[in-house]
Amino acid sequence: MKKLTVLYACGVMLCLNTALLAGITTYNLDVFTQNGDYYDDPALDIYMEVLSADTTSVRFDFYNNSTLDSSAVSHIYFYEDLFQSLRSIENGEGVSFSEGANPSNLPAANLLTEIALDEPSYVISADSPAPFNGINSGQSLGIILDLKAGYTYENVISAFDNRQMFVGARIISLPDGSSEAAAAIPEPATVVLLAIGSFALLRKPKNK
Ligand SMILES: [Ca+2]
Repeated sequence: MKKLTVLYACGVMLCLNTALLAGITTYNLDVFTQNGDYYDDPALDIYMEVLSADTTSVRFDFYNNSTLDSSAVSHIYFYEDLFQSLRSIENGEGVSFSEGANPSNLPAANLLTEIALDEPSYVISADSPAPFNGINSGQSLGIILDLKAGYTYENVISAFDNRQMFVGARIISLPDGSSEAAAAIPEPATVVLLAIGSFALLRKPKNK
């Protein structure tokens, strides 16, 4: 049983490492406010892929995979200290975003007590009218940020997983007219599996 646990944990860690090598890591943008009826609705599905664009930049692709009648990601906020500039905004079909946002900070960001927060370093928002130019269901947006000298893609993923960096988003035009705030935070399941893996590996020599 213990061997199986170790093997399973190693398998999980190998998968995570393989994903890192491939240079794509996916994070869900989970709603943490409760302004309307859709804050915990699984039909509201927004996620972000973090890609190693090249050695000096990282690309963030945002997808709205919701099956609700209406939804739009209207604002995106980066809280970090790893990037030196915004290289480009890659608007997908039906999406038009520009740098800058009002409000300039993620609404209700103070609720994220587990993360040390500061002002966002980069803010990007949908051009008016936001319900139309935002990321609606089936649409996507790419943002490429240039790394500061000496930093790598792996540093970015590590900062995310250690909660030293995070990305927030505002979601508007929900079917009941409400808006919510969401944040990309590592999945608890991943953290638990890693903890189990570390524990199993630490225990292994004692069993010999
Ligand atoms: Ca749109």
